[in-house]
Amino acid sequence: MMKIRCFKWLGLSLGLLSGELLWAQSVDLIPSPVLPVPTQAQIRWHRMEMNAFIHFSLNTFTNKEWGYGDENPELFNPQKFDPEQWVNVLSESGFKGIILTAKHHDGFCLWPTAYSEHSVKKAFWREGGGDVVGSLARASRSKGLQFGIYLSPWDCNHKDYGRKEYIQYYRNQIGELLEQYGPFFEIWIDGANGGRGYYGGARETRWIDRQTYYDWPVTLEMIKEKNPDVLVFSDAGPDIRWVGNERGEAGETNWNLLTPDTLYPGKGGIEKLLQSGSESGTHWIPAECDVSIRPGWFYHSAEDSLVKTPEELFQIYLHSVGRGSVLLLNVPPNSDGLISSTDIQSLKGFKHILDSVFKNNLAAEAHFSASNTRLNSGFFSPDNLHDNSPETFWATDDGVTQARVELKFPKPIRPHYVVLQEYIALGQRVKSFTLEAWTGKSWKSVFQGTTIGYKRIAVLPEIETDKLRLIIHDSRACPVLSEVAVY
Ligand code: FUL
Repeated sequence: MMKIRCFKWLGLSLGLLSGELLWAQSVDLIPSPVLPVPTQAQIRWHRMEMNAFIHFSLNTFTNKEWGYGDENPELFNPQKFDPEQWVNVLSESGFKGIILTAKHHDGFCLWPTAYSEHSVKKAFWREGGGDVVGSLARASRSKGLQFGIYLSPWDCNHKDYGRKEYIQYYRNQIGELLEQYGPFFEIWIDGANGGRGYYGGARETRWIDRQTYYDWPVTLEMIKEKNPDVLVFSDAGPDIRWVGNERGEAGETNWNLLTPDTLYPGKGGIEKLLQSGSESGTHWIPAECDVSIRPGWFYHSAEDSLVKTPEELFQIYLHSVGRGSVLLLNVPPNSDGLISSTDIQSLKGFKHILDSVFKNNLAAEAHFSASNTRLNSGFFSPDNLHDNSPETFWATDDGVTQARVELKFPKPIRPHYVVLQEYIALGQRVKSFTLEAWTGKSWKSVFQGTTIGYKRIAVLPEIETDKLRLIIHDSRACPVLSEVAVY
């Protein structure tokens, strides 16, 4: 029974093994996890790799980035509102989930909440009968995309913002959203908090104590009670952390680990730590890279010519997904309620680059060998590194934290990218590695890296070779890798 539980916990696939005996033997020999390890929900999230952010609200109609909170809700009028168009564009571009600004800092609610009049109920749009959250949740799910929400803790419209009463309002709204539109895969808690605002007519500046005001532990408990699998994002977790910048750039060293000495959004001065994580972190809190396809988070027609190009998006992909993070790309619909053609063109070009770059895995044909294979067992063979299965892995013996894996190709190749993946269910391990290519006479270093994590994409210089090798110099425990791909 013990073994069965361990097996399930690791998320391994029973179908890989020929017989129960072999399976049971192997399970016993699997490397012990190096703590902390991700939850199953976090592993699923890592595998999503690319999600889309949708910033859409009254700001879309008032041409603002941060509303004041006194904007007339009647202005919200997306005449051609078509969430199916958004979902089709995003799904065809490779995104697996969508997170919508159900309420941004100005307090306008995109669903007909029972707790405020500052919502779509007061819009001209559909004579107050529209519901953006519900429509997008349905459209996303019907296309197989996961759905999540952003609910700004800062609310420039609400009269009680800054007072105790507001916390109940915020919790009521989260509860309402979870009950009506949940379960969500992710809830996004923004770190921007407090400042000038309308506040029910007071028109003043209100600051709050970010550490204590929101009393997050109670809200988090309520969220997890209603939606146990949801991952909560904030600057420092608890489930997903901010990457410390809005450029879509994870650190070259990117640990999924962090010690949550602060679980509260908006604590300044920790950007560097958020970008790289911490090797000695006590919790699995991976970084998410949020970045907009446009200069602003909301749509502004003046920025139509400034939409990021496919090549720029690909570079962002390499610096986010390619550094073991998840990309959250914001694609803001325009005031018609549609994703604009400039953004669509750019996304199509981006998808085209991804499809052509990662089309043909040259490692599929290569012969793999390793300097050490755990127990010399076929179960941990380096052949697992090119079987296209995230559930199998190569591992070394306990205590062996330096190792080499060599790839021999049937004919010379010109590799541009090497994609490495750790089997993160057993923890993040590798601390330092080099990739080398055989020049015909000697080994030449073509890439040096630190962490790998869920995925690391190494960009190589121009080279022709028939042999590549991965040298692991240091690891928190015996390395456990699931894939090595070459493109
Ligand atoms: C920031 C906000 O202030 C921006 O408006 C935007 O929502 C971005 C994702 O997070 O903190």
